[in-house]
Amino acid sequence: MPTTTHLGACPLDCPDTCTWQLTVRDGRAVGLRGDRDHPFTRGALCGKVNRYLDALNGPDRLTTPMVRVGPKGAGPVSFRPASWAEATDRVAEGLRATIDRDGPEGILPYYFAGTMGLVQGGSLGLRLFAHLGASRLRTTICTAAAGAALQSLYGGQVGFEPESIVEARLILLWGANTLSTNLHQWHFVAEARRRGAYVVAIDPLRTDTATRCDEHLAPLPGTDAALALGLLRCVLDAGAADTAWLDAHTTGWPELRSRLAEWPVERAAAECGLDVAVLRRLGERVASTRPMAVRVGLGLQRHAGAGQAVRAICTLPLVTGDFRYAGGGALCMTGGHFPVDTGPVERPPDLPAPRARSINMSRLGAVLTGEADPPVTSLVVFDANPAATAPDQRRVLAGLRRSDLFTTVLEQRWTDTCDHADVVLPATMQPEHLDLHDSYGHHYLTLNEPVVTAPGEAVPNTEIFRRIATALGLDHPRLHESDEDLVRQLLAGTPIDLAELRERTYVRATGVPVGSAPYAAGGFPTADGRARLVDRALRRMGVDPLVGYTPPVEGSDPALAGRFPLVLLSVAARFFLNSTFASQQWHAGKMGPPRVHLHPADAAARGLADGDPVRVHNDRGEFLASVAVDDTTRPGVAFTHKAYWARLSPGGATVNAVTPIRDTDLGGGPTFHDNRVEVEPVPAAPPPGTDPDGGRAGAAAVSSRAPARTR
Ligand SMILES: Nc1nc2c(c(=O)[nH]1)N[C@H]1C(S)=C(S)[C@@H](COP(=O)(O)OP(=O)(O)OC[C@H]3O[C@@H](n4cnc5c(=O)[nH]c(N)nc54)[C@H](O)[C@@H]3O)O[C@H]1N2
Ligand SMILES: Nc1nc2c(c(=O)[nH]1)N[C@H]1C(S)=C(S)[C@@H](COP(=O)(O)OP(=O)(O)OC[C@H]3O[C@@H](n4cnc5c(=O)[nH]c(N)nc54)[C@H](O)[C@@H]3O)O[C@H]1N2
Ligand code: SF4
Ligand SMILES: [Mo]
Repeated sequence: MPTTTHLGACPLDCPDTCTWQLTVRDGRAVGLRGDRDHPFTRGALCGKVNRYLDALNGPDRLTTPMVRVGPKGAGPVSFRPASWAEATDRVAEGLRATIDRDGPEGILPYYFAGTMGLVQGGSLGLRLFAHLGASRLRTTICTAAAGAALQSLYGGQVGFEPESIVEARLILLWGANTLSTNLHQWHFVAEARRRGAYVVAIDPLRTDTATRCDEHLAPLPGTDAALALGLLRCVLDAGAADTAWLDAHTTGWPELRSRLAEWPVERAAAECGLDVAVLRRLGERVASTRPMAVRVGLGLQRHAGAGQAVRAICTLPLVTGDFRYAGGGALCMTGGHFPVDTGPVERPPDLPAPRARSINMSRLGAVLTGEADPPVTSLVVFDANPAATAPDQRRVLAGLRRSDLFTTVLEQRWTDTCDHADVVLPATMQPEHLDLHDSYGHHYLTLNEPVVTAPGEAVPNTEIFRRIATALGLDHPRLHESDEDLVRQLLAGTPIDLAELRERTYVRATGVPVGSAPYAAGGFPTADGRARLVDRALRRMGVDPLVGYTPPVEGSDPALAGRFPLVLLSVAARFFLNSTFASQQWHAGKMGPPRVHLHPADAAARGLADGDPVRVHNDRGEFLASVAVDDTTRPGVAFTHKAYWARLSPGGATVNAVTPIRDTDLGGGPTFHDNRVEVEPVPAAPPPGTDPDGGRAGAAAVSSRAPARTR
C-alpha cells in the first residue's frame, strides 16, 4: 500500500506552533514527526505530541451526533446517537427558544484555543453568533492581563525576535517553564549559553527549566512587579539607565524614576521573600550586561496584580536600553507581529450584526449562576472544556447542570463538558481539516491541509456552523463560505498568497528578520511610537497609570492565611496540553494521578509523608490528591498541575474546585494562582479503582509513591 507524507501544523495551544510531517497510508495517519527544515521546529515534536496519533486514531473519537435523553451530568449513558438533521434541528430549536424568551443575548458562545487555527478556531462560528446578536465572549482565560499590559506599554503584543535570543548575554526566563511549555525556544537559549550568556530563572518553583539555568530566584507568587521595581532601582543606582534612549523612545521616565525612590532594594526583597544580597547581585548583573533578553511566561499572569507585573517586567529592558540590540528587550507573545487581521473574517462588514453585550469567559461559573442579566440560557461550547479548565468548578458545574440551560458542545472526544450538554456534535481533528496558523512564539505562518479521513460523521467546526445556520433558516452567503474562502480572506491583507503557502506549508510572515533589533529606534505600535511607562488611559480602569506594584489578594491576606496557610499554584503539565490528552492512557500514565507538592517543612507540620492521600480545600471547594514532598517549592507555597478531568479524578473534582473567580487588575483575566488552601490527610480507604466517583474513598486511588520531580 503506498504511503505519502504531508506537512501540517500542530494545532495545540502552545507558543511553538510546530510544523509536523504526517505519514499517511490508505487515508489513515501512521506516522508523525517534526519537520527537519523548519527553523523553529528543527525536526522534533514534544513528548506529548509524539503520541498525538493515539488521540487521532483512538477508539474514543466522537463519530456521530449525540442527543440527551437522561439527566444532565450523568455522562454518555444519558445520550443516544442521532442524525445530523435531528441534532442540528434540536440546536436550532434551543437557540430559537432562547431568542424568543430572553433575546439573542441569552445565547453565549464559549470557545478558546483547543485549536489555535484561525479557521476552526473562530471565524465562521463567530460570524454566526454575531449575526444572531448573541452575547460576545471576552476571551480572557489565558492572556488577557498580559495582553492589556503589553497593549498599554508597547502598543501591542510585540517584543524581540525569539530566534535572535542567541545574541543575548543575559537571559531572564521570567515565570516561564520553557522546557515544558515552549520547548523549541530552549534550543536558542542553550545556544546563547554556549556563546557565554548567563541564564536566570525567576519562578517560585524550582522547575526542570530552573535547574538547568545558571541561577534561580524563587520570589513569592504574585510579587514580580516588586522584584522588577527593585531591579530597576539597582539599574538607576548603578547609573546604568539609558537616559538618551528613554528620552527618545518612551513616555514617563521622569515619573518612574521618582517612583523608584520608594523602592530601595531592601523593600523589594522583603516583598518578594528574597535575600537582599541575591536581588542586589542580579540588579548589578542587569545593570552591566548588554544585551539582556527577558522571556516572559504566561503563567505568572494568573495573579491579582498581573497587569502591573507584566508592565514592570517589560519596562526593565526599556530602562536598560536593551531594545537597541538584536536579541535584547522583552518578549511575552509574538502575535502582534503578524499581518493577519481576523476582524473582517469574524465580522464581515456586509453581514448584519446587532450590538450585543460582552461576557468575560473567566467568570463563567458566576455568569451561569446569576451574574448575567438577562440570564444565559443557551451555551455553545467549542474548542474548550470549561468543566475542567474554568475557575470555581463547583459553580461552573452547578451552572452547567441548570435545567433551563440549553448546551451544545462541539467536540472530538467525550469530555467533562459533554456530560452536561443537551447536544454533542462530533468535530474533526487537525489532519482532517483545513486551517491557517499564526503563532504566539515565533514568526512563521503555517497552512494545514486535510490529508486523512475523518472517523464516522465527524466534520470541521466550520461545517457544523454551516449546518446550524441552515437549520436556523439563515441563508446569508457569508454564513456558508467554504474553509478555503476563509483562508483566502485571512490572507487578504498580507503579502502571502495561498498558492505559495500550499507549496511551502510555512512562510516567515513578519517584517522582522532573524538577528534584527526591531525597536532599536523606537517605533513601537503606539500612536506616537513611544513605549508608555505612564498611560493615563489606565486611570479609567482604576489602575495606576504609572508602572507600579499591585500585591496579591489572597496571597497577602493575613486573616485568610490563618485558615488557609498555603498559596497553591496550578501549573502546566508536561504531558498534557491544558485538558487535552488528560484522558489518553499513555499521557495520563506519564503524569500519574493528581499530586500536590509540598515543601518538607509544610509536609512535616501536617504529619504528611510522600505519597499520602490528602484533601486540598478552601471555602470554595476541595479536591483529592496525593502528596509529593520535595524541595521544588518554598515553604508556604504548594503546587499541582492544571487541567486533570473531574470525571477521571478521585472525588470527582480537580484543582479548579478551589480556584477563585476574581479578575486581574488589568484585562479581566483569571487569578488561578492567587489562591489559598489547606492540605490535610484523608483516612486510608478501599483499594484503588473500586469506585472512581465514590467521593473521598477514591483517595486511595491516588496514594502512589510519587517520583520527586515530574515536570
Ligand atoms: N506541556 C504543556 N505545555 C503548554 C501547556 C500545557 O498545559 N502543557 N499550556 C499552554 C498554555 S495554554 C499556556 S498559557 C502556556 C503557559 O506557559 P508557561 O507560562 O511557561 O507555563 P505555566 O506552567 O503556566 O507557568 C510558568 C511558570 O510560572 C510560574 N509562576 C507562577 N506564578 C508565578 C509568579 O507569581 N511569578 C513568577 N515569576 N512565576 C510564577 C510557575 O511556577 C511556572 O513554573 O503553556 C502552553 N504550553
Ligand atoms: N487551575 C488552572 N486552570 C487553568 C489554567 C491554570 O494555569 N490553572 N490555565 C488556563 C489556561 S492558560 C488556558 S489557555 C485554559 C484552557 O482551557 P480550554 O481552552 O478549555 O483548553 P483545553 O482543556 O485544552 O480544551 C480544549 C478542548 O477543545 C477541543 N478541541 C480541539 N480542537 C478542536 C476542534 O477543532 N473542534 C472542536 N470542536 N473542539 C476542539 C479539545 O478536544 C479540548 O477538549 O485553561 C485555563 N485553566
Ligand atoms: S504542543 Fe507545542 S511543542 Fe508540542 S508539537 Fe505542538 S507546537 Fe510543538
Ligand atoms: Mo493558556
